[in-house]
Amino acid sequence: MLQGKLITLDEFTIMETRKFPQATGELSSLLREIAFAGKVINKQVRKAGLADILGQHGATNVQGEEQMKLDVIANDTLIHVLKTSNDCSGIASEENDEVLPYEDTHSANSKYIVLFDPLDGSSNIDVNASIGTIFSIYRRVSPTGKPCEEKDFLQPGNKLMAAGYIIYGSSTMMVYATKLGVNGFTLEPSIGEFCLSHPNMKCPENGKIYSINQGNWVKYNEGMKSYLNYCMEENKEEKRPYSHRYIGSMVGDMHRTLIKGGIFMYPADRSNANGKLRLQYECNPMAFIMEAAGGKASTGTQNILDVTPEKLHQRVPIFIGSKNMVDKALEIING
Ligand code: AHM
Ligand code: MG
Repeated sequence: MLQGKLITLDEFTIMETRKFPQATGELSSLLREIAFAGKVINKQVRKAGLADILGQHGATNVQGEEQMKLDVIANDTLIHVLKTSNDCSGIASEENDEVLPYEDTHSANSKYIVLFDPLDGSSNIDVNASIGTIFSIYRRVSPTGKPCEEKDFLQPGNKLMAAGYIIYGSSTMMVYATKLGVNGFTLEPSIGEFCLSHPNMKCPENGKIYSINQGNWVKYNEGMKSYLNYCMEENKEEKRPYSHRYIGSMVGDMHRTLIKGGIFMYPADRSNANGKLRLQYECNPMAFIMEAAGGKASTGTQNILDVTPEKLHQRVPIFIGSKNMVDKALEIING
């Protein structure tokens, strides 16, 4: 960062593009369009209490969960912004059953597709806790010139071009990763711009925090219970017991894990053979960010990014965070 000079997200993405003479700038411009959608969603989130737009929308999403009104606003905003951009051939959203190819000629000629969870952790809206938008960008595998297809959205995470999240917390931040690394931008409200605040983010290799919905204890298998006992056990040399922190908003829990180190888990349990979180909308983008920051993400048996998605709304168990903590968890859980 230049001393005393703000670097906006726009400036930063342009500088990054210039490092690659062959780059067309389409990926950078897509990131800027997602940031713009994030600003619009942020405005709605910030006025939620005042505008009386909290509460259920009355519909349920494809997973049978209640949709909050802000979910719908965030979803519509992203769909609209990306449709009017020149750089996205179609989207898939956690809130929609099917993929949505944009049919116009510009979109059909675009080489990227975007997946998003428009407002993750939305059950936290009415208690004023952090929520976020999670996004993933892939290069399509179907030929350009025609609308994109479902197979473009079923690529493994190791094919991701970029992924990120926007967290609506005590401040609003956009964090995104490419293979070049992870950078965080804080929204400066007076100029309405995301400014580089967290350059080259790295997740510490070790941490002291474990994050899980421990209320599900009775449903966990013995391996999982052994690891949780390990986290709670006293061992001064190894700085245990660890602290337990769980917001119940993946973006919030992940953002803390990325900055402070730790492990975040949503494992399989007796009632949910694949855990709760979705591979394509939540786990892959977070795994991509975490790996680009030097951390690790696993289903328990496989690197998240190596899982080949079979369907759009597939769920997978997840263990993600500081590399050494994830390795230790896997060692204990798998006995
Ligand atoms: P959502 O996409 O419906 O908001 O659900 C995902 C959220 C995550 O943000 C969070 O990690 C998890 O659900 C919390 O689930 P639980 O309440 O079972 O602990
Ligand atoms: Mg979600």
